Amino acid sequence: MDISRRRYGGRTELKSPSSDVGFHANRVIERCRQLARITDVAGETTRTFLSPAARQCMETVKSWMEAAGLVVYIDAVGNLRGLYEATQTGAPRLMIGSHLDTVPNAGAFDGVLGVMLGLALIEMLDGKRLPYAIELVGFSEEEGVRFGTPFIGSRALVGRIDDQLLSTTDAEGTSVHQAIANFGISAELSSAALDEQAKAYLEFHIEQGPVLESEGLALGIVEAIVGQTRGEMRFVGSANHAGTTPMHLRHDALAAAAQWIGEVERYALETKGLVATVGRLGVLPGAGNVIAGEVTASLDVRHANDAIRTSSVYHLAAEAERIAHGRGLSAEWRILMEQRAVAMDAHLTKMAEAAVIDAEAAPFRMMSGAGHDAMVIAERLPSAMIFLRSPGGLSHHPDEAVRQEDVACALAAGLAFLRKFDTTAVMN
Ligand code: HGY
Ligand code: MN
Ligand code: MN
Repeated sequence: MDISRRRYGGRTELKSPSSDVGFHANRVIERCRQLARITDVAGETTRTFLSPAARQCMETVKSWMEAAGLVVYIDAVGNLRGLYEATQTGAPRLMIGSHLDTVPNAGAFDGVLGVMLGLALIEMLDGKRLPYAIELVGFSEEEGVRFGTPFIGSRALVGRIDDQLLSTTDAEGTSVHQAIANFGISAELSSAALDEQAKAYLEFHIEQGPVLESEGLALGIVEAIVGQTRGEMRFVGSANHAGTTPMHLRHDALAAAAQWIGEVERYALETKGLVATVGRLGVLPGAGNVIAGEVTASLDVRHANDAIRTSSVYHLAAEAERIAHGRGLSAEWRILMEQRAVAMDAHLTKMAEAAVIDAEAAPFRMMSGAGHDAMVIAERLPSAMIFLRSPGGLSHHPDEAVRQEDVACALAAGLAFLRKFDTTAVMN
């Protein structure tokens, strides 16, 4: 159905879809669910960096962007970059974006929702051009699943792709550099940098936590994003026969890791504002009748205060050493990524707050416990984030959801933001 032309009482009135927020909210949700079916693992939503599903997802979103009048290309690290030109070419631009990759067995909205909301806002302009351009970005990698280190997509825009990252390998031994080449991308990394006309960044994202729901609110305005450290702790003991090796003669790497994981949880429980997670274990040789000789455990530590986060990481690494030595093992700590806590831009956040109020939603400022591309882009551009309520406070889970009325509210706030956005205001 062509939503832009409707009969009202016999007259044909060109009805800009922008007043049909409900239609666009439904389409945002439909598209997120459609993209969730594009997966590397049948029966769930898993889409990792430059995978076959990532390519199919890019092609689908690219077609929607082009149909909406954007000029679209895939950049040097597989980000989808769509430009909706201003009334004048080469005008300052507002960046709107989020990520298209997912965690394993993900929900349908983490990341993708922010890209679909940005696309819907452009579609709601109905071909109208603004005094500034909008660059819509679907980042290729934010979660850090394939290579263990996140934000590859947004780091390329701020020039933070270094040789260490390029040489990082995945479970198959493929490096980031090789994965980019295998995908068929040959562009120079530097070509992915932010355009000099990029003046500000706005990201819509699900909260991924329980706060907005507990407050009974549709939207939140992010003031800051907590810092995070991601690393790996490797316990090295000695594999041996499960039946013939007496308990007191073992150097069991999995028992040591288990004791340490309990310490990680105990320490985080008693340290206010700290979260620490061991989410992935690699056990070698990995047979039920063999004492584990080597275990690699991931560690994800987050806190709003960088000093507390780094001292906590130091403490937990020292605890691993203590536990390992007490059992006649060794322990090696490897940092994969350090990201400091990042405050959102005060002026742009005020603009986002005013836009939320215009959308008749309560202005609620909050921290983000989840990391986002905005924390990387904020190194270079004034950035702001608007959260949508996460029903059940659930995320990184197939039952992750959004409420249609919250998506409609976010679109209304987004249109208000576009009306308020003034590139001169953020240029200094
Ligand atoms: O893990 C995070 O903080 C985000 O979901 N990538
Ligand atoms: Mn996520
Ligand atoms: Mn996300």
